[in-house]
Amino acid sequence: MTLNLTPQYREADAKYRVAQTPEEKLAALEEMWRELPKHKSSEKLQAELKKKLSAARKAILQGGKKSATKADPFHIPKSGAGQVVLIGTPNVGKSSIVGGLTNAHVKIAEYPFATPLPVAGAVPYEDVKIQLIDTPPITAEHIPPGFPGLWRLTDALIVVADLSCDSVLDDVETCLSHISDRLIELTDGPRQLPEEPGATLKMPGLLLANKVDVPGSSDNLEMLRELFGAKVRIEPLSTVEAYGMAFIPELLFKMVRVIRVYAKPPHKKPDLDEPFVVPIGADIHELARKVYRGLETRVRSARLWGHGVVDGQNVHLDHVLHDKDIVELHT
Ligand SMILES: Nc1nc2c(ncn2[C@@H]2O[C@H](COP(=O)(O)OP(=O)(O)O)[C@@H](O)[C@H]2O)c(=O)[nH]1
Ligand SMILES: [Mg+2]
Repeated sequence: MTLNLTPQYREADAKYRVAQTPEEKLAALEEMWRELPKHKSSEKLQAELKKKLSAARKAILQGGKKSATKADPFHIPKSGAGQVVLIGTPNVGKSSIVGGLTNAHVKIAEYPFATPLPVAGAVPYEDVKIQLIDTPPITAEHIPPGFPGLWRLTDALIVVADLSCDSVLDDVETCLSHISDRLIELTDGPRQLPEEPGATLKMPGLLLANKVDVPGSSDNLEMLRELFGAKVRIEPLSTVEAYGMAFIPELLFKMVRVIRVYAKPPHKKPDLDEPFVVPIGADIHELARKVYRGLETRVRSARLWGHGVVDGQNVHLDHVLHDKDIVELHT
């Protein structure tokens, strides 16, 4: 019997290899543990992982009284369909974005450094939620310790800029250079782990140019586009104008690069309330791993309603799924 490690396991393993702090290591190991198929042929790996997990927990406890009593605030377990992290200099509107789209208790203020710690909110998009994280500001000189660790682990990054600010070009440069200093390259495409040590991690990313409602901001938007448009996708926004925020949930959903698939038990109606969320490009095998957790080899055939098939068509287990497909798994 082969090990059949999931792409999620391999991804967590890759995160573990680049983890820099004990907290990042532990987070990656916990993810590996969750994703590891728990059967006979993986027993050796299970034992190794358990050993590494206990060593990582010990390292955190021994890392001084402070870290033993206080968890790393930047270790934010993912929830929902994916996680997106905001990055920006002070007062650009990060908290206004999270506050406007989620029920999270964020502090919006006209003075800088009003957000001392990250705050996670859930942005509803149709039948899923995307986790959006408000964060403390960064400046050319200062990044909160632990914050860049979150940049590497998350699913997508959004740089927020304030178009009403004279220093907007420098502020964006500050954010982008901190990101590239951490060997992260923002992309319009999929997240891609470094191919070799020292290479860059490709991370879905974009720049939200906020406060377009402020008179005169269009000049700054034009300059931003000229200077950074080739490097990063730029979307104008105003958190104070209703239409501005309406397109963000879909944007976030597209950034985390997942699809929703509905499982249908044979001879029954599909459960259209609770989609299974799998990465773009996932096949029936991958869905089966999500649905049957460790017992996926039981799935022998599948029928599909959805993209590019006749309703109820039999498909191979390596058939690539699409958003909103309905799948009947046969064991
Ligand atoms: N004019 C305008 N002001 C905004 C907009 N978004 C946020 N603000 C204001 O900018 C200030 C800083 O906002 P906040 O969300 O706390 O920024 P943060 O420091 O990046 O979290 C507050 O006074 C907000 O009311 C916007 O789209 N237009
Ligand atoms: Mg804030």
